[in-house]
Order: sequence, then structure tokens, then C-alpha cells
Amino acid sequence: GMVRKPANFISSISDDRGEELQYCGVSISEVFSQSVGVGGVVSLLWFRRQLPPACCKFIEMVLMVTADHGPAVSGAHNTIVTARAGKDLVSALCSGLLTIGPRFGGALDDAAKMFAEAHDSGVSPKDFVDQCKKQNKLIMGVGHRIKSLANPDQRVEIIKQYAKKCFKDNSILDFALGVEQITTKKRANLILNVDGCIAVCFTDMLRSCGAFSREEAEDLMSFGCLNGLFVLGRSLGFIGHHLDQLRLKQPLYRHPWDDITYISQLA
Ligand code: Q5B
Repeated sequence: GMVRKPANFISSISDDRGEELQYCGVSISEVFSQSVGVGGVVSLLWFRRQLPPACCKFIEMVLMVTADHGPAVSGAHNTIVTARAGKDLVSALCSGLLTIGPRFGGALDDAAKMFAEAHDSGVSPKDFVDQCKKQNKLIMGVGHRIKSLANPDQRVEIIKQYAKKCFKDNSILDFALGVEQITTKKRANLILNVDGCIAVCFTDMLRSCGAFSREEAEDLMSFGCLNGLFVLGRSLGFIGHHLDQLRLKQPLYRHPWDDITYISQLA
């Protein structure tokens, strides 16, 4: 008989071959007739399932609170400098995205891992903070340049309140808030930050919403899906900054000499 040539590619999230485009088996007509929203589309394409409405709404809230945090942060700054150097939208966007990492915006997956592992091990928040200090490890998802106990981050409040109201379990969030109580005694800006708060609430959601086995939830986190949420959300802002610079007809940026300390000397 005929032997089918083995395929070079395997894909499981979308299909455009039939009459209608499908996102994980759901036709594009149904995506609209069932009003699944952006959160529902993310849930189909990233998690390959239709998550309950409270989870889809949470995904949308995460995208909304991470959409922008002003022109001064690393990523927006890069986007603006690139736009002003005359580059196109995709280049300016990518230049901004490439700054997302462990210090800026890309701490979510590691924060989820650190807090979930610590919580699951049964260690107390105080002992966890001490262990990290002993190992000289920063706690991912803790600390902010400008936000502090005296200047709380409303984004964190919004996420926290929603998780408390809508998720069946908040144990990782509660553990992280216990950690925050200890770290803020050392410095007022060592708060649970926006990356950390989203990460712990998302982990509680993945574990308690009933749509994932524990193994599936762990896998998703190891694949980097939480940083993906920040990347997706902040892309909205970076594109906005690119368009804004063109609208404002901003010239090439050159950093002023008097704001650079030149220390070049022969060693
Ligand atoms: N210390 C965020 O640092 C920042 C500590 C800590 C224990 C910690 C720092 C950090 C972990 C990574 C993280 C996400 C670099 C941040 C974001 C999105 C954003 C951004 C925006 C947006 C800030 C001073 C002293 C030192 C440190 C100690 C600091 N962090 N100890 N665990 N996590 N956090 N990133 O203020 O004894 O004096 O030597 O790496 O979660 O990116 O808006 O800007 O939406 O765009 O520069 O919100 O916290 O302070 O690094 O000079 O540290 O605090 O060991 O202690 P800073 P540093 P000592 S959210």
C-alpha cells in the first residue's frame, strides 16, 4: 500500500485548511459567537483549552495592567531610541522586547518557580528569605525601583483583589505576601512587585481552576508562559511609544555627554 511520508512539522493549536480557520478546534465564527474575548483566544492558543470565564478575564486583566508603565522603563526607552533612529515599527518593538529579562518584566516564571517551590516545601516565609540571603539569591518578583510601601502599586492591588475574590485557592499568593512582610522590614521598596504578584496569582489559578493536572501546570511554567504574558501585554505599550515618537516627529536621540561619566584610561 501507500506509505505516508513522515511529516517534518507537527502542530496542535490552529488549522487553516478547512472552510474556516480554527483555534484549537474552535472555529473563528464560534470564537465570535461565543464571545470568548482576547483572554479566551490566549487560552485556546497557549493552553489548548477553553478556560472558565474568570480565568479568561484574569488573562485580560494581566494584559491590561502590564500594557505600559511610562516612557522611562528599559523597554519603552529602547523602543523610543530605536524609533528616533528612524527604524520601523517591528524593529522598535523588538528592541524594546529584548530588554525584558530577570530585572525588568521577565521575572514572572522564576518568581512563580521560587514561590511555588518554597511554599510546597513547607518552609516559612522568614526561613525562605533567610535561605535566599544565605545563598546570595535575589527573590524574583520582589523589589521595585519606584514602588514601595509608601507608594503602593495599584496594579498589584487590582490583581491581588481579583485573585482573592475569584480563585478557589490563594496559597502561593498568601505565602508571597508573608515574604513581602519580611522583605519590606529590610527596605520599603522590597514589595511583591507586579511581576511577582501576577506570577503567584497565575500559579494559584493554574493549580486550582480544575483545567490542568499538576504536571501540566508545572510544564506550562517551565515553558515560560508567564513571561509571555508580560511580553504580550507590554507590546501594546511599546507599539504605542513607537507611534507616539513618529506623531511627535522626534529627531535622532543622542545621549548628552554631561550625563556620562567617562573613565576610559589605560589599565
Ligand atoms: N534587593 C527590581 O532593584 C529590582 C531584591 C533584594 C532580595 C530581591 C530588584 C530586583 C528581582 C527581579 C524582579 C521585576 C531590579 C521588577 C518590572 C516591571 C515594571 C518596571 C518599572 C514595569 C530593583 C538594593 C538592595 C540590595 C539588594 C536588595 C533588591 N531586590 N533582595 N530580593 N528581589 N528584583 N524584577 O531598586 O543589602 O543594599 O546590597 O532585581 O522582580 O520590571 O516600572 O520600573 O511595569 O515596567 O535597583 O514595574 O529589586 O535595587 O538592585 O540596587 O538593590 O535591595 O540585594 O541590598 P533596585 P538594587 P543591599 S518589576
